[in-house]
Amino acid sequence: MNDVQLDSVTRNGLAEAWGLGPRARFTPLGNGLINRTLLVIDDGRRRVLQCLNIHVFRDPALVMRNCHAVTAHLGRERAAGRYAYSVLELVPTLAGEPAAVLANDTWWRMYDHVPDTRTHDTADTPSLTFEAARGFGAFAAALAELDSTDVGEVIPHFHDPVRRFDAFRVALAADRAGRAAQAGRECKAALAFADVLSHWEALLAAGLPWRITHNDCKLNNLLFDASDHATCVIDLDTVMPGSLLFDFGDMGRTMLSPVPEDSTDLERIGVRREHFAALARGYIEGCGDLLTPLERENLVFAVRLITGVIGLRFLTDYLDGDRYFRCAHSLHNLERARNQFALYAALTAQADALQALVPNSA
Ligand code: GN1
Ligand code: MG
Repeated sequence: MNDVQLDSVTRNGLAEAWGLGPRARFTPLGNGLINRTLLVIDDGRRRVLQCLNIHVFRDPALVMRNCHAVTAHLGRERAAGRYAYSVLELVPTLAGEPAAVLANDTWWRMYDHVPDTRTHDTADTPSLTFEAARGFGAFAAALAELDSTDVGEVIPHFHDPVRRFDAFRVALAADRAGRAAQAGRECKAALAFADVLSHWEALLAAGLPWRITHNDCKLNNLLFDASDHATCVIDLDTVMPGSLLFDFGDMGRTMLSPVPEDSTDLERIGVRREHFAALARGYIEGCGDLLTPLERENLVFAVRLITGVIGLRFLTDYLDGDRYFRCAHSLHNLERARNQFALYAALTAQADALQALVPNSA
């Protein structure tokens, strides 16, 4: 991978904050759509530097407090033998701060690099899906005892389907980028999402548990070792109060289909049942007895919910002119939305058959 050339304010600011040497090298890392992530190699030592997207994370100090609370708690769980996975280690600045705010008003933080690991954008085998689900399940179980007042709401209403649907309708009416005509079919497909809203409200009324959840459990937010054992959950910025259905939904969204979320190969988008069975088994094993019957009975609904929410968010961003998600080209968000709506339709068509694969499901 080619080195990233940083502007001098950034480079000097980072060097000063963490005592990096003049020969430190920076290369791009990962496929995140929000923050900018770099691997820094300094004097043989590897670390991960991230520039927080402060348009998305409006209160970066809260994000850092949450990350600290979560990693410290997981570290204690691991030391007590209750959590078997690696834990991200924040590297404070030389001044002891959790993040550096540079002269150009950018926020940076550093993690230790977890050696000999990699990420996957798609799950090629059911055993990879099982591993990932068990890892994210263990993460949720380990956070169950964390005091909920230690973790603030970094992005209010993040997965709220009612608000996401409203935001889509507002963006469609405003058509600020003049793209609504081109997105006509996708906007029509988005209307199918209204189906899930009343069921979601019924779940809230039925007392769906609210816990500390990850909120971005896509497959590539988990590190695997060389033998594809799940090693470490990453991307902790959205850890905040939420529902386990959000986490299960994001896992299903990124592991059930054989192709990534931006694939334009619509023919191949679909739900692989053996992966769904592995996902449900792995998550239930990882979570232990955390999942209530109401949560178990709604695991397929969870995947429909989150696939629809993310599809709506991609489409909304397309209509808004690509202001939120990183895009490689002008149709990228539209293609992502099309992909997610195709998956949503496949999930809806097979919902009952899939739910029957959940162990002990009513
Ligand atoms: C963003 O940063 P990244 O790529 O892990 C987004 C998620 C979406 C995802 C879609 C804070 O996650 O909600 O599901 O893109 N994160 C935020 O790939 O909006
Ligand atoms: Mg990520």
